[in-house]
Amino acid sequence: MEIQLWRQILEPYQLAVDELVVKFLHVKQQYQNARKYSPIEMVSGRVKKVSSILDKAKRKGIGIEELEEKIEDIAGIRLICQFVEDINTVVEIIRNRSDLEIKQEKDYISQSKASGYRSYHVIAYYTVQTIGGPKKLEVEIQIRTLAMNFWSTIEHSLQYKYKEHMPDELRERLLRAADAVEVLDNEMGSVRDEIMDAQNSNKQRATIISDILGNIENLYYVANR
Ligand code: 0O2
Repeated sequence: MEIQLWRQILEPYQLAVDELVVKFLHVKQQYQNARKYSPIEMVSGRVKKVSSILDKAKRKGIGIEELEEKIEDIAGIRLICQFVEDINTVVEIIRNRSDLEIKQEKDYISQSKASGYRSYHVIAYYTVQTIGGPKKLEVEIQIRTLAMNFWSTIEHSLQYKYKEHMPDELRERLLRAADAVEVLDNEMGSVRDEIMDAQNSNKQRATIISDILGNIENLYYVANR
């Protein structure tokens, strides 16, 4: 397929990713402005590379004409949480949004994949406005903790390096590391309230200081007018 045609296909997906990243960052901002704990810690997004789309299509026997219909993660959003408990809150936020229509949810947290991979996936329909009119497309939203993300980033690079030939010993080590991630997340969950208290009071202190500085600036401005 020609590069220009790929550009045309992928452009609305880039728009969807850009818009959703802004929207989820804004969710985080709204919690912060309301001086509440945000269940979303980090937001990122990407459009799948053409080479990855073609790899996946080949792996799954998907024809070029059915790529958009059958590959659900051409547009990918990742929402990173601090604690496992936050994941449910984030999923609920997504379920309640009127701009996202959920197609499917995949819970790889209750039931991890054979590799040890843990994450919660929501496949949703999202409509972007293009010069050719509205286009409804699919986006995959991956929701996971910082610890799950650490594991999956490392494992993804190793998968990329070894393809189907990952040594058994390395595979086992990764499974053990996945168990350790689960233990870490559970431990952190058990002290969640304390950590949240500490973070909130740090944030409150920072907000008070920035409010005072803002007021001093305003007074200075008024006094020197
Ligand atoms: P990339 O490079 O991230 O885009 P399946 O039919 O289950 O094999 P499907 O239908 O793509 O795969 O759905 P699934 O399993 O929900 O996977 C979608 C994405 O989740 C993957 O996209 C990965 O990003 C992530 N993922 C799934 N399994 C694993 C895993 O074992 N390890 C890691 N690190 N990530 C995983 P891609 O296209 O595979 O990869």
